[in-house]
Amino acid sequence: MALERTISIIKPDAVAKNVIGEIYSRFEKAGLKVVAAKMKHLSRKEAEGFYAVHRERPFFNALVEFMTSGPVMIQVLEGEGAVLKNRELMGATNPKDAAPGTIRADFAESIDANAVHGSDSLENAAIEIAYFFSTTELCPR
Ligand code: RTP
Ligand code: MG
Repeated sequence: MALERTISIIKPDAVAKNVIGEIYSRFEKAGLKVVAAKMKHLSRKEAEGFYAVHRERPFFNALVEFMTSGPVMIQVLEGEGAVLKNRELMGATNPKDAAPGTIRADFAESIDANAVHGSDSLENAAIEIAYFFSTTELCPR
């Protein structure tokens, strides 16, 4: 497996629940390193740009509304097979379908307020990292 980087976003519901540390702990136990991080209250423009691929989907407005409802914690994770590893830690989009022990099973309330975002491919990870971080903000070690 190759060393990869991916974006993780702890969404407003999980930030409000005060479980940033609990979620970081899962990354660390899975061998993923945080190499950049920032907390941010996204503007509507930032959220719309980030989720531009979902522009035509019926849930787009609700998604943007939710993602701008409070601060989010954005991090770049690095590790072997980081993209898939993070998706496995997250669990299914709808927490009702998420496997026990996954972040969404443990912390998410609904398909809208589902605790975390994770890049879904290596290609999208690179785009999403560049959306939120400059290269000088990445601290590999
Ligand atoms: P994410 O992008 O946030 O990591 O989640 P995901 O890949 O598991 O799901 P995706 O299909 O990319 O959808 C992005 C977010 O939109 C909301 N959603 N709502 N009501 C619905 O049918 C629906 N489908 C998706 C979810 O909050 C999802 O995380
Ligand atoms: Mg997605």
